[in-house]
Amino acid sequence: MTGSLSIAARAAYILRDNSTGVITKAAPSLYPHQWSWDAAFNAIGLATIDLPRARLELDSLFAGQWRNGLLPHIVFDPAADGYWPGPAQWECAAHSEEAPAEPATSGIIDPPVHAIAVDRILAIASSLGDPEYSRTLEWVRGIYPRLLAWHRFLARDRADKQTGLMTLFHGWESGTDNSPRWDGPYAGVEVGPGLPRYQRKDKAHVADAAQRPTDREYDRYLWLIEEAKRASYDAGLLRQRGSFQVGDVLFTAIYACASDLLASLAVRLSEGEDAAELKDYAAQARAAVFCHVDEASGLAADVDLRTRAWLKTETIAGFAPLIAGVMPLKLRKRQVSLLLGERWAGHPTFKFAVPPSTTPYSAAYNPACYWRGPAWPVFTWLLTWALSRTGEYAAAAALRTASLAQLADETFGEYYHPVTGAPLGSLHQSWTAAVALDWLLEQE
Ligand code: 9WN
Repeated sequence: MTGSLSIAARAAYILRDNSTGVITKAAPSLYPHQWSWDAAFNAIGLATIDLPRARLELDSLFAGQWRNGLLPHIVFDPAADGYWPGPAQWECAAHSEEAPAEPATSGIIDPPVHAIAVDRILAIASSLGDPEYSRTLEWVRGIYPRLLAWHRFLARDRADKQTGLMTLFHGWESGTDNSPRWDGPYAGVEVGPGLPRYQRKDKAHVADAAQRPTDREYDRYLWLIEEAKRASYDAGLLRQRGSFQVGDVLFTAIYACASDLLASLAVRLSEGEDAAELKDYAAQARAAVFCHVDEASGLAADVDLRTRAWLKTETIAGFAPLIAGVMPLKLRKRQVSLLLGERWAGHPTFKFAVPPSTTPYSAAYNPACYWRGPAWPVFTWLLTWALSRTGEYAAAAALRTASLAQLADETFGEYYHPVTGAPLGSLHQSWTAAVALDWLLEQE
């Protein structure tokens, strides 16, 4: 088998092996449930090999949606064990009338990449023609109101009135859990006396526990769950009492481009009024991202909403403007050259020219630890997707080629050491396999 064919075949096997038939586990042992943004990326990969299964992935995820539109970051598989904190720690239905009794879910959110997945699924179906296209369009009609409810929930409950940025009450909501972008806000989180005793399970699933967040970080992660429970998972109450409140530029940028895509779907489904509302959400979110670009570094900065301080640590989230879409040409060119330059993908010590999660120029850089330095293929995919969308084809192709070269070892790591190129965290991570499949389709 040639290289690309072999990677594609292996990636397809991994998605099949990680499937329960209804959901795709984010990873075989470390993450045996369905994560929200993972499910969207997994659906994008599944669409290249099995459209009905791709549609089912999103249907299963949305089965966990709350009455107020909140799409939880985890939908738990009742048959799976081995991940902690599980349903017994979240107790969502006991604390909020908005949460479904079944399936059990977490009570926080993930970045809203779902409309990107629906758009990709529809594009693939359209390239295949009927009957797949008609079937998929019918499915889009069914899932569209749920997506709309999700975007309305974010606009209503999470858009910060002053900055326009989306508010997060837990670092996990950013998907970049222990990124140094959150070190400042976490330093202000006082773990209260009511923190239940706990035993972590994640460290047993990786080769070296140093690749995972520290126990001190976990205390804070758990404490924030306690806070959310005590506030009945209500955003209004968390705004008054939450000890972690940040405006996330990356989440906001994803919301902007996903709202644009959803607006286009609304037009296609003849829901004109919704389209105007969604375009408005997109424009406001995009403006908020562009307003938070730090002139000195050229990167977007998150905001600690409790102190109103800009958080200027140089992490990959600083490229949020590229993801937000339509942007001033000068800013786009500056961000593209920064991304490919030696502060990021082009760093001379790197084995593959892909961007790390934190630049080696930052004091917080740790090349072996989770979101503090390693390269995450799924994030590189998000960037290549965004670059292609804004016409930066050469940059997108360069990152795709380098990332596929990294994935040629066929371990499909969750993240990779930028210097040695070794896979880290979980192996056979579903979203890594999924993005490889999409990249290979693009390459055809
Ligand atoms: C907490 C599943 C998830 C990803 C996140 C990644 C990691 C969970 C964890 O795994 O987070 O949600 O237990 O570490 O940071 O982005 O969605 O792959």
